[in-house]
Amino acid sequence: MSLKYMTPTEQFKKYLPKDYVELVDYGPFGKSQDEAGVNNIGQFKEVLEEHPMCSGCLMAYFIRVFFAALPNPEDTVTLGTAGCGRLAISQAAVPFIYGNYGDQNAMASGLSRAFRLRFPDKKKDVVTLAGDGGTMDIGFSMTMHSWIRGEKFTTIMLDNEVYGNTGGQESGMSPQGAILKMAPEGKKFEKMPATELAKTAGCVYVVRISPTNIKKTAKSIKRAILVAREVGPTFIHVYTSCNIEYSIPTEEVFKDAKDQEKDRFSFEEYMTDEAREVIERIEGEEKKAKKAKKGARKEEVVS
Ligand SMILES: Cc1ncc(C[n+]2csc(CCOP(=O)(O)OP(=O)(O)O)c2C)c(N)n1
Ligand code: SF4
Repeated sequence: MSLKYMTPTEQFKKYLPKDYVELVDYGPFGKSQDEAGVNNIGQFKEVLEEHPMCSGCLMAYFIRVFFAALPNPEDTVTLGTAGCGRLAISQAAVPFIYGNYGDQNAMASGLSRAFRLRFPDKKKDVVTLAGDGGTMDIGFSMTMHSWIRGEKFTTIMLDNEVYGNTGGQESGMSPQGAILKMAPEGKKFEKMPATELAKTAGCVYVVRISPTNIKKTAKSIKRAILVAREVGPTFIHVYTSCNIEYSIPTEEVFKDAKDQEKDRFSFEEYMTDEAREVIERIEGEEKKAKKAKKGARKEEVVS
């Protein structure tokens, strides 16, 4: 499918919002990841340019990477809920749906089904992004049931191991023993095994990651979205520390993310055979197309 339908004619451009025109001319709309993706982040107009999250917040950093990694930003819809992440997600030039607390996976189920019925010939990607409270505590039943039903969209849990937006209550994802403002005696229970729950409930592609490596993070996001299009539910469990509630100095946020990578957030990538087939097919086609492009460029130079 061509993305040319995103491109306005020269005559029509003056009637469109300037931001939209710039996203087509200098941004990722209608372009490939090679032209405007994580490899050249900072050199094109991004769909997320400003946000009100705390300085140095790893969640805000991940959200920026997420938007730059989308394989199809012009045809993606995000859904979220109360929590820190929505403060940035709602500022992006990608439609964002915000419902009652924790119902993002229920809304996404309806939306992705409706897209498939209304636009059977188009690729429309649906992604939920919510905190650990919204995904694994208050939204738990809706998360689990969307997975059990095999809904074809991607769930991303922004795990800062606390209720950050409401001032530091423990969540099911806080580590055992964590002392927080509103859990002064330390959390009594273990962190929930989110990736194991996802596999058991039927997710076909599951990743746990601390986003220290931008390319690896983007690759996981892209794979999750492409597999969800064709096969079934996919899940990314990402560490997005809260430097405020865990008192991490801003300049040590990345060091902490690297430490967590060796601990609770060691990289894990799981996929079913069907998901693997899709990934191998798509990545194989991309490699071939790149090789052909290189070959054509070489021929041009020679002639
Ligand atoms: C039905 C409902 N209950 C409670 C709240 C209050 N509330 C807002 S954000 C939040 C917790 C956010 O924690 P989390 O989902 O982990 O996201 P974070 O802010 O840590 O990113 C809560 C309980 C709400 N908005 N709606
Ligand atoms: S409270 Fe924590 S998670 Fe929320 S924006 Fe600030 S640092 Fe980020």
